[in-house]
Amino acid sequence: MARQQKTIITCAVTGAIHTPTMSDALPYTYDDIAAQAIDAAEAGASILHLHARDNETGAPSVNTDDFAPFLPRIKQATDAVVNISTGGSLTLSIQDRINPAATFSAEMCSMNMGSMNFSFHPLAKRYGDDDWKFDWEKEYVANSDGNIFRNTFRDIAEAAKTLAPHDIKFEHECYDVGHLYNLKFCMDIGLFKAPIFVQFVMGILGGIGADIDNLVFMKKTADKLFGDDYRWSILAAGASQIPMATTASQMGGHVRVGLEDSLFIKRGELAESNAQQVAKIRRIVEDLGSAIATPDEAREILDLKG
Ligand code: KMH
Ligand code: ZN
Repeated sequence: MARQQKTIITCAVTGAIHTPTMSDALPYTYDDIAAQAIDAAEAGASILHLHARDNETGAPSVNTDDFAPFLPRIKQATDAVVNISTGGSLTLSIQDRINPAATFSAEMCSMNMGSMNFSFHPLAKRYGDDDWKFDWEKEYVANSDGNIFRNTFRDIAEAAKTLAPHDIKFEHECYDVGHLYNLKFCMDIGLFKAPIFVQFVMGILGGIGADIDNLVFMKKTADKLFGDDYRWSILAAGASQIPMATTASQMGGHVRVGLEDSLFIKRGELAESNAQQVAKIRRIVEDLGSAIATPDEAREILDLKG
């Protein structure tokens, strides 16, 4: 596939996995989510991938009342494409997870392409906590049910059919090579139409590791399955975020950063904000000779409803 003229930066502002105890920078109040999303757009993000949280506790939320206080503020202050998560959190049903994207008729939403043992890599927790010791029994045996991220073909079909009338562009989250085959199968049975937008999610424990060999394999597989009918981006978890985004941008991919995916600005150093990560990858992309896409250019590249 030809090298993209312009690189789309997505910023995933807060997510559902990190907790406010892990970093003071992680936004969770309505005000902080709005402010950091707006700052990220001003720094160069043309897509904002958004989750909601309880305003008091920071617990992940799919309650539309927890989206309503910040979505209009972001739309009023920026022209960025709003991308609402349908990942929700690991314990929720697919119906609950897709409700916010359907209710607010988002321009984009995530679409997770397979079930997995979703976990952040335990070694990532070592940064900033020298006393922390990994307790396999406590983390992954006693709590093992909590780690299943369920996205069966029935779940995917339900999400696709419910959201189809809203003309939403999907960010197809593929955490491993097999998820690309799931996506191809779903296209073959008519659930999704080209051109598609694929997010290579790398470095989540339970999915493919974040390294260059794996990125090349993901891209070659996607080229084989989708030909010219796809655009792609990378999201690498933890401290691999910026290095892998840099590599992907040189391979013609778009990039996703944000505190949902990594709390770090570099290995061992916590980021101050989402905008700091956006500014860093923007600087790198531009220094390497590419330009970043404006929101309207992102709409054109991804063929959004606009
Ligand atoms: N947290 C990311 C690794 C979603 O929101 O649908 C994946 C994600 C899932 O963004
Ligand atoms: Zn997300």
